[in-house]
Amino acid sequence: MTYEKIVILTGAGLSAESGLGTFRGAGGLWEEYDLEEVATPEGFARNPVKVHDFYNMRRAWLKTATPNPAHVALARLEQEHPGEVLIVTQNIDGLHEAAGCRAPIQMHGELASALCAECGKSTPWGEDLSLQTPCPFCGATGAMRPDVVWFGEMPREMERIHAALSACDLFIAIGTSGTVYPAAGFVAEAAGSGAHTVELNLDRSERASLFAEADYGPASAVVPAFVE
Ligand code: BJW
Repeated sequence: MTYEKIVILTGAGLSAESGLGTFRGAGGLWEEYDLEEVATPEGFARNPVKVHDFYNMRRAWLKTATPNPAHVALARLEQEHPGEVLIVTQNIDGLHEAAGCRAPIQMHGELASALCAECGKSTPWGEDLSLQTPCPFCGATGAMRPDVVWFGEMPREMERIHAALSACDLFIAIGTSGTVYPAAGFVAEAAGSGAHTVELNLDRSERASLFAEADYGPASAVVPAFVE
């Protein structure tokens, strides 16, 4: 690669071939679940048991999910170009790190982590959460929630992401439908700063017309082909 500052945004399509569901489209999680009910703070306040069940199910899926060749290719790219590649993921599955990626920004949080709404501390969490789970820090019960970013909440590390987008010379979006902000706006931000922009996806995303270059196909094929 002839680029020196690369930002890579990844979405659910990257992990589809690791056996984890995407959200939108045929067979997506939002076909079976109402996002207002399971991915908003209001939904959690109305029915925490339903939300815990949704994330407990997805935490259980993680136990058998392993990185696919696309995760591995991105980890190798990061290792071979130290300080030049920033991976920003909307995924909460931890598969970038499992593939060997050192420091991805997990802008929508982490499935294998629990957050106490009472004391604000988070802790690694691989098992089921329930209303009876006590906070390991403050002891409160009924306050533990998935450590993820729901609609209406602020995604993580936005200052760092904006700074990287304004400084990058290459921006690649992989396996994301481009429907959820602020991530959906990153391509315009990077292009506005003069970066070359590339979409790697199964098919054209909502933002496809904003990219200068694209390759379409399964991530396990198009990502290694592009970065190696
Ligand atoms: C493959 C493949 C294969 C398949 N290979 N590819 C109106 C206008 C603009 C914005 C808003 C608005 N109204 C509300 C908003 C803001 C809102 C928003 O964007 N809403 C939109 C729906 C319009 N955003 C927010 O609320 C965000 N926060 C925010 O804006 O804060 C600022 C603020 C806060 C408070 C007050 C005021 C301002 C937070 C968004 C949080 C999103 N959370 C979720 C759940 C996280 C936890 C979890 O995982 O459960 O994040 S929703 C869900 O969507 C998840 C994902 O990270 C996110 C994006 O999905 P993604 O990754 O793109 O997946 P898919 O399924 O959509 O697409 C998969 C793609 O892969 C497809 O293109 C396939 O083709 C492809 N594919 N197989 C390659 N094998």
